[in-house]
Amino acid sequence: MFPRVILKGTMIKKSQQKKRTSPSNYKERFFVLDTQDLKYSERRPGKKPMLKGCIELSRIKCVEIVLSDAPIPCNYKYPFQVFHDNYYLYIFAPDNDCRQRWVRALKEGNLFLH
Ligand code: 4IP
Repeated sequence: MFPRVILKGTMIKKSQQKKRTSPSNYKERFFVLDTQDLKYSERRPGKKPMLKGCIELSRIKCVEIVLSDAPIPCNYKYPFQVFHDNYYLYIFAPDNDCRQRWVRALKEGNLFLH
């Protein structure tokens, strides 16, 4: 079946630090949620988007809003987390409405698989 796009938009992600030596950093990425995957790409003016990550919806175990009193070290201040495989992907949305839309759509994500 051909995937159907559910949601897309620019947000910031924290590096998932898959290796012990991975840096901790925050990158702006263009996210696309479709009926099969959550993908994120780097978009630079005048260049073709570069796919940086693709997570199959079936591998997402949990999606939750992150509540924290700690200062948020990037410009987008509304975090949520996507737990997949054995990694936590922290994503920062620009506003609360946007965060709610993504969390809701991702929580429903598994429904598209059936
Ligand atoms: C990278 O840092 C980027 O933040 C990657 O994010 C991230 O991969 C890497 O984490 C991290 O080392 P540098 O660009 O400074 O190398 P992106 O892929 O969005 O560019 P993730 O897995 O978070 O996508 P590791 O742990 O995967 O190496």
